[in-house]
Amino acid sequence: MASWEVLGKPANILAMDRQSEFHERIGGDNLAALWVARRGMDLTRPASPAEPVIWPYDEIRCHLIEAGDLVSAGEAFRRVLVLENPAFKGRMQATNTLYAGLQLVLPGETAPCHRHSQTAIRFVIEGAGGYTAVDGERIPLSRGDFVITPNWTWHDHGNRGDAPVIWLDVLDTPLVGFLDTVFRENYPKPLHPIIRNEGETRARYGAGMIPVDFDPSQNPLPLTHYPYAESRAALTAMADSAPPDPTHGLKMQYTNPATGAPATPTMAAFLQHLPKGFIGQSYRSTESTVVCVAEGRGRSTIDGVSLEWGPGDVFVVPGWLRHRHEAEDEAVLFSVSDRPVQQALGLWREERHGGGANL
Ligand code: 1HN
Repeated sequence: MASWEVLGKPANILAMDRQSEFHERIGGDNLAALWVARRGMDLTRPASPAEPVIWPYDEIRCHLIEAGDLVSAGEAFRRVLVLENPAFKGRMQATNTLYAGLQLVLPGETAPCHRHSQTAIRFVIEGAGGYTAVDGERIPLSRGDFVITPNWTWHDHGNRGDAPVIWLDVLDTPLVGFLDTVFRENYPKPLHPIIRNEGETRARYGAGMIPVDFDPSQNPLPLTHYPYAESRAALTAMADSAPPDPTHGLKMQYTNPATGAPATPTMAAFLQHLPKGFIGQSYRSTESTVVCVAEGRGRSTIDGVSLEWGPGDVFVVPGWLRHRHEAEDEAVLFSVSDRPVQQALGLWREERHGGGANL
């Protein structure tokens, strides 16, 4: 037997045996060896498991209308089809931080009142006559309206019209769940009493003024309704007066009018105009994004995956994947991302690429 062998095994095999035995033994003490756990991992850049994926509105709408036959809004509590990223099957996640779903409220229905520690963003895809009530004030929902349900506010929904109302919900539930900060409470009655006139909050905070003694710490998200008629008119006026950004077209961020901060502390919302024939340059940022097509048709190429889109479609742009948008017709995209959280923590990064074709 050669001197470097013990019991017929080469010394390097013996060392590996000792290492494996060590790893197993310390596992019993709830310990792990960092040099093993990180072996082979590329730690130089983010690699989100989330996939670029699209939910075509026509298909989801069919399923939603069928769901409308199967279950009432009251019985379901919220009649929602969850947009689940295939990378997170069974976990109700569109991205690592964002939940997305399409909600249907039929004429005459109401959805019961509750509140929770997650913040909700709603973007109306179809219908008129719908409303959501936030802390006892009804907010009428028209197509393209952007509405916020701030965390821990009472909210119920209804439809006083004669056609189905469908909207996109985006919530920060994966993030709030990750932080172990989920609280939830049902209101003791099905609906919260109406305690403010319709339009009161918009008059107070949405007319370019705020009450003289307003204290944002007492009311962190004062404005909850951003009607499409106003947002779209602003986009049109700006698109007519300045050339589009080569990457984003004309991209505007919804803001908290009292502070200038993003629309909510956890989720930013954007409205973006792409002129007819626009071919955007490629871009990536660390935020993960849920996009809903408000108007027009086009295509987004995300990490080499091409997604064709039209009105009402919802798609996901995971963080740090190169992507670019192209518009066949004049198009408007509404989007929600986790950028405020990343920025607040000093983690957000972006990277622009010239040329347009370097995906
Ligand atoms: C929620 O409260 C609503 O109020 C919709 O419409 C979807 C998904 C997860 C948690 C709470 C709503 C939700 C939700």
